Amino acid sequence: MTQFDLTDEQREIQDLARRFTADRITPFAAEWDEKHIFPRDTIKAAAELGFAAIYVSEESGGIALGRLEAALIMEAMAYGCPSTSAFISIHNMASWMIDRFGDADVRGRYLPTLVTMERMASYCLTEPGSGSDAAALKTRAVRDGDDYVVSGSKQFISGGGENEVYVTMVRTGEEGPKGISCLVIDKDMPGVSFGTNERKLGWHSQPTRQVTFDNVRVPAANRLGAEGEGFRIAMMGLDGGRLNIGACSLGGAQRCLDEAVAYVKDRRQFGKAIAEFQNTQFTLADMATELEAARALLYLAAAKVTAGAPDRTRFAAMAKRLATDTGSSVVDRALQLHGGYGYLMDYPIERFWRDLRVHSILEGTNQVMRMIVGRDLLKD
Ligand code: FAD
Ligand code: 2MC
Repeated sequence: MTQFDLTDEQREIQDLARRFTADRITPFAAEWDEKHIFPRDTIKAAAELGFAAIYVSEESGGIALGRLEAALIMEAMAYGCPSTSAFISIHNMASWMIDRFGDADVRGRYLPTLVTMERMASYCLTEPGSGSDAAALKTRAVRDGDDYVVSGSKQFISGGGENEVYVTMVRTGEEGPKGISCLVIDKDMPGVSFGTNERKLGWHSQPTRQVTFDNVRVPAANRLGAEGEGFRIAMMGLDGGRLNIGACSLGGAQRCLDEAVAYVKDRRQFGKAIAEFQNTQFTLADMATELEAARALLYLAAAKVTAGAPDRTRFAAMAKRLATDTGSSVVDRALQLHGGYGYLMDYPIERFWRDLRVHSILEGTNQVMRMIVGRDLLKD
């Protein structure tokens, strides 16, 4: 928590992720976006570097790094494609939940293939009637012998239909957060079905579908933690997920800032490079300053989540809110500096503008982030 610079090991991880991005993501991301291609092979190649199980324990096959290292990897990959980086983040969050809260049996059955991304994992909390008010979820799991019988629908599930494993929050008891449990559900369990792939503004390199459970028999052995612990498990997963989404905004915004710096030196109007206008210089200066400030808070929050600091949830919420709002604002200004060309698909800016927009909405809207911070400030 006291660290003000990256260690040599953290720089090595960052360099590795940057090289992977330059080779395997950046050259192809525009085509994935335009043609809605889900780059399964590239994602599996990321797993070969350990990026599918960044904070999963070594015992379970992960690389057991901290949340700052995860943020560095997500930020680096988002420089090429925020959507693909965020997809890998969600897989990491779900895999960590299995490692952290699953018993030896469930860890042994799932993690060996999740760490290699032979199987990929989704996180299922949101329902048609409960988004921000996640504790109001209605998907029901009724105990029957050694199984639960699960019925209900999950909305907006990233990787839905494509992924093999669904870490799902279900109601096993009373109304509210204390009646929620967490189950690992397989795509091929009878009664699991999927809606059509949602047509979205951005995040085109990954599918989003409704997932429906119709009397799905799930072994009770697939429960993570005790009955009633599911909401806390879901929220602890999101403490890390929110950092990663913030990091995806930082990486995308850094790319657009770099593109803007290059563009303004090249583009000429009124007989000079537009970089020579003071407005351009002041705009770039603000973009860089705000991005660096958001990055500093995010790295601090990541260190707090790794350390299990008492104020980690508040810091993760503050960092997610600031990084995603700042990221979108930086990309918007980069687009403005490109003039009309920024609006064209010939340049990458508009893709980042679309991809980053959803980061202020998912993994908890930025209003919910303010609610978490405000409540924490006022709790005593
Ligand atoms: P609502 O909760 O209906 O909110 C609507 C508006 O009201 C928002 O502006 C919100 O901030 C505001 N609001 C609500 N309550 C309050 C309040 N108390 N005070 C002030 N303002 C409030 N979910 C998953 O579980 N798994 C996934 O993989 C997943 N992937 C997603 C992928 C995409 C592309 C998208 C768009 C969403 C995804 N989500 C996923 C769902 C996402 O987490 C929700 O959309 C989000 O939490 C908001 O819920 P909602 O859409 O129901 O909006
Ligand atoms: N870590 C550990 N425990 C936590 C926690 C955290 N981060 N957050 C809450 N809890 C505990 C909390 O301590 C409480 O337990 P107890 O009563 O024993 O003290 C319990 O959980 C209930 O918490 P709250 O009383 O705060 O619950 P409430 O219903 O008021 O709302 C809120 C909490 C609004 C913060 C939560 O519903 C929320 O985060 N909503 C947004 C939903 C969301 O983020 N969805 C993202 C879906 S995933 C996604 O979008 C993807 C792309 C993958």
